[in-house]
Amino acid sequence: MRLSDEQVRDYRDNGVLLVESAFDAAEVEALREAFRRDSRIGGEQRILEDDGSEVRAIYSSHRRQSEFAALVSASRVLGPVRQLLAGDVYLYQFKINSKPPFTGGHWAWHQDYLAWKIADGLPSPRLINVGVYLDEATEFNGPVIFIPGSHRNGLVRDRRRDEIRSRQHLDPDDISLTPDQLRSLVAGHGMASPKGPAGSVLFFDSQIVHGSAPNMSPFPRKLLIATYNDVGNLPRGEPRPEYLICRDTAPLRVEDKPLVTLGGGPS
Ligand code: HL5
Ligand code: SIN
Ligand code: MN
Repeated sequence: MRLSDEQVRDYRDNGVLLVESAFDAAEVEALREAFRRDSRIGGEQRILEDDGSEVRAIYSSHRRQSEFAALVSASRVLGPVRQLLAGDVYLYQFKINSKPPFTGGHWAWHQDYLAWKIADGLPSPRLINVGVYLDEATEFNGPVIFIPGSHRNGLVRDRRRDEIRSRQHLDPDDISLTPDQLRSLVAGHGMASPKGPAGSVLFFDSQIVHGSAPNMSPFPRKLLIATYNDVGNLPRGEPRPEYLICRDTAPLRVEDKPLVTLGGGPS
C-alpha cells in the first residue's frame, strides 16, 4: 500500500492520518482472537488497571502470537511507514491498549518521544506509530484525542513530572502536560479524534500531543500500536526489558502473510 501525495501532506501537516478499513472483518476477528489468547498469559508484559481487575495494556504480543508477527511486516502497515520515514526501519515497540467497557481508564495527555528519550536514551524523534483499531472507535468508547500540528513544536516538556505509575512501563500519567500547556496548544491547534470502523489504521507522529478519556460505554476499545524506528536512531541508554523495547534492529522488509489462516502460537 502506498499513500497518495495528499495523504503524505496531511500526515506532515497534522502529525496524524487515518486510513479507514484497511483490514477486513475476518482479519480483525483473527487479531481479536489472538489478543484473547495473549491476554491469558501472565507476566510483566501484561499491565492491569489500578484495581487489578482488568487488562490495561499488553506489550510484545507479536513475540507470542503469529497473527501479530505477520501484521508487523504487512504492506498495509509497513509500506506507509517506510514511505513516511523515507528509509529502513525496525520495530521499536508493540502494544495493545485494551480499554474495556465501563472500566477502561484514561491515558493522560503526553508526547511519546519524551518517554522514549527519558527511558531509553533515544537520540531523535524519527519514529512512527501505527494504530490498528481492533474495535470501532466512536465518540463514546474513549478514542484517542490528538492536537493536530502539535508535533511541529518539538517537545513541550523535557522531564518527568512523577514516577508513580511506571513500574512495568512508563505510563503517560508520569509525563503528562500541564493544564496551561494544553490550554495554549488547543487554542492554537484545536483537537481531533479520528473515528472509524475496526480494521482502520492510524499513523501518528512520535511528538504529537495525544491522550484519551476513560471508556464509560458498554463497548470495548482495543487499540493496537506498533512503533517503528529509523535504523540509524538506536537507543543509547541502559535498555529497558525486551517486552518494552525490541532488540532486533535489522531492517524490516514488507512481507504479506495471510492473517486469517494462521493458527496462533509462537512463530
Ligand atoms: N508506555 C510507553 C513506554 O514505552 C510510553 C508511552 O504511549 C507511549 C508514552 O513505556
Ligand atoms: C490510548 O490508548 O488511548 C493511548 C494511546 C497512546 O498513548 O499512544
Ligand atoms: Mn502515546
